[in-house]
Amino acid sequence: MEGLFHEDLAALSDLDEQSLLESLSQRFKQDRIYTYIGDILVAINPFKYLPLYVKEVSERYKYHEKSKLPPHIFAVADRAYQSMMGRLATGPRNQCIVISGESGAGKTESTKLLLRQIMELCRANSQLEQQILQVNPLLEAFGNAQTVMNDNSSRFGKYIQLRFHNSSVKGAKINEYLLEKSRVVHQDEGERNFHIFYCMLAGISPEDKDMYGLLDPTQYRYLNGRYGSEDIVRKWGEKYSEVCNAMDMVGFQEQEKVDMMTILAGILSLGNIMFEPTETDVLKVTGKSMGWLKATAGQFGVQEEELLRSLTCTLSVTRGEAIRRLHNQQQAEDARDSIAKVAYGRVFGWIVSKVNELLAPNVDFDVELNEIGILDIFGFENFAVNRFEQLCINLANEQLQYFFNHHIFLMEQNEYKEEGIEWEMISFKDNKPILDLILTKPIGILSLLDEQSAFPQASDRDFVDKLNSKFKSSPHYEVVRSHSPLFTVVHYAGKVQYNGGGFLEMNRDTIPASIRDLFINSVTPLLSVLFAATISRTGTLMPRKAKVMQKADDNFNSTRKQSVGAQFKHSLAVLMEKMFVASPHFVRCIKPNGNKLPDQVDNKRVMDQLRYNGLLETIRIRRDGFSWRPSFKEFAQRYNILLIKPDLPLTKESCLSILNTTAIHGWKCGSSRLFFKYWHQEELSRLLERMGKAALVIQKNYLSLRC
Ligand code: AOV
Ligand code: MG
Repeated sequence: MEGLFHEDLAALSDLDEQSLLESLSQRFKQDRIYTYIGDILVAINPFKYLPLYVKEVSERYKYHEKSKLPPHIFAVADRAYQSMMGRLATGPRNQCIVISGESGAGKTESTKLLLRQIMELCRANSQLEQQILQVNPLLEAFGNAQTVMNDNSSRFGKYIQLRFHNSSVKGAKINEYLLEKSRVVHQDEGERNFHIFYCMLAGISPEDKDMYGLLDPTQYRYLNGRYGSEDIVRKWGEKYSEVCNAMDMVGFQEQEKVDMMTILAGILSLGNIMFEPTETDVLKVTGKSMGWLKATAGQFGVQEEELLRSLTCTLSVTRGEAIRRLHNQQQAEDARDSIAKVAYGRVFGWIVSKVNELLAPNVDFDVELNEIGILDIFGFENFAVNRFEQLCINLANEQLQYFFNHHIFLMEQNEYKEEGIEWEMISFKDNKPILDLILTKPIGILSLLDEQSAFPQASDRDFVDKLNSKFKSSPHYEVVRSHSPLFTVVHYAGKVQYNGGGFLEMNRDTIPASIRDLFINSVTPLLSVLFAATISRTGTLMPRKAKVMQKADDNFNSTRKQSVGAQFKHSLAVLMEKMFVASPHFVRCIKPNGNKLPDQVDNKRVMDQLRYNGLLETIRIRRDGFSWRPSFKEFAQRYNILLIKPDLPLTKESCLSILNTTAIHGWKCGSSRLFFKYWHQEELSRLLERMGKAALVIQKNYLSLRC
């Protein structure tokens, strides 16, 4: 393979934007969806089945030499696994695989393939490996939904931590980030609610349907009255049995499953309750809505009057005196929707904690575990209407882009400078100013949002006015002249116009005390436990639940104490901290067209992605730069065997004498470390292996001589 269609773009001597695009799209047309840029994998979503992941291919990529096989996602799995085992190179043993790309680019599919291959690599046929793979359908059913950008779009971010002892997996943990709860009550044109609702309605037996009080799917307002063709319904039905199997495997008890389904049914009924204003200011629920109210109360296991009360008024206690404030129609609808969102959010949080309980490491605490983390977040989004959730999603993507830039450009080039390596700086688009615009204290978008959220009287308009006055001269912010509270952020991946409407409420995400009380008193055990959890921490209710709930509780509590924005910011910071101390592996996913179709390349779209991902600059730095930079000590420790001198001092001189025995060229020596091209690692590994084999032969001969 040569010229334009090279498998490693960093090996090309001259490349401009146009030839990079040409190169990738020619490969894509031959179904070569993977291409390397040095140690970075570029993956273009084929939107069709390719025979790339069969058993035989998986076998071929186990313990392979990178340069001997075509680029592949399995190669990334192999590299991460070998590095975690300390077989490939020096550097931190903990690994993280960072998968980025816009919505629908293929991150989640890549994650699944990586997980599968890593489980293949450590195959001991343990139940745990199977379980790690099998929990995914459950998480996807509750956390993914169809959007205009992706039919199976992740509506939450996840970081999967796989923990290993020696070569085998001992446990896994899933960290979830910011489920897009608003989807439960509202979906824009061309979008759907979370998969689970459709799966449940399609797959459930007629008896169970009766038991849960479910009716015809087209009746439910939260499903937009839309269902699907026979074909789609059949697929949902199949998915439902997959989800049920996963639930059994995770260890849900029968009662818990029933409760969960009943809560989902309750959410659907709740959505159909409408309110009518009366002359006395007291809202009325009549006719069909009365029926839905009864159904919801039954499904949530609460008193009908209490449910109605929590929908139609707010009770507040001031100086020991209870004051009841009647809702207007809008407030009642908001209360209804927030009950639906909080109930769904808690069920999701509970599922994740159950899954984590199942996959928790079963080893002694004093055994040191190595880790491979895989990050699969929601990709960059730009819809017709962008809300608070989109701002958080896009912030996460900014953060990842920053992580990439930091690793690939900043850290590397700083080291050249510090170590006196001759180097012509490669510039890159630094998105730090955009991160600062959103994150800086005290005047970043999120801080101003928190400030406004603290005023009960403040409106979304006030918030956007504040932003306009503070950031009007920022190059990454644009004021929008409109009656609606709109503003634009110029993200690394393009301009996004946000609708500030609802920002304050979504950021506060408070649950009125009356709703909490309502659910705590529910006769549906799961519901009561889900809501009691929050209270028990504050000491007003005796703990009366399983350990798993305490864990779920940690999430819930922090949501209550902090605003959603502050909490998300914090969890991103914690994630970054973890990632900065691990050895990173990057997968850059590219979406070839906006129609979700196979064999179609929209040149402009792909070019945009190549540009904002900084791929051309990445090629330059991988071609000219030195991506592997071990210290003298690390290098000498690992490769002293090449000199057959295990007691070699760990100095620069030793390193140089080791390297002089090899035919490796093109490396450089700094003041405290060595600088290697990405392919040198493989060359040295090969030498080590040869040495190891030779040592074995010598040992064998020696033994046979002694016999
Ligand atoms: P995403 O995770 O990056 O978007 P997905 O991984 O869900 O995107 O991919 C979107 C769709 O593209 C999948 O449902 C598949 O139909 C198809 N696809 C992706 N990768 C492959 C592949 N390797 N082979 C075949 N089909 C593929 V989002 O979650 O929206 O950011 O929030
Ligand atoms: Mg996804």
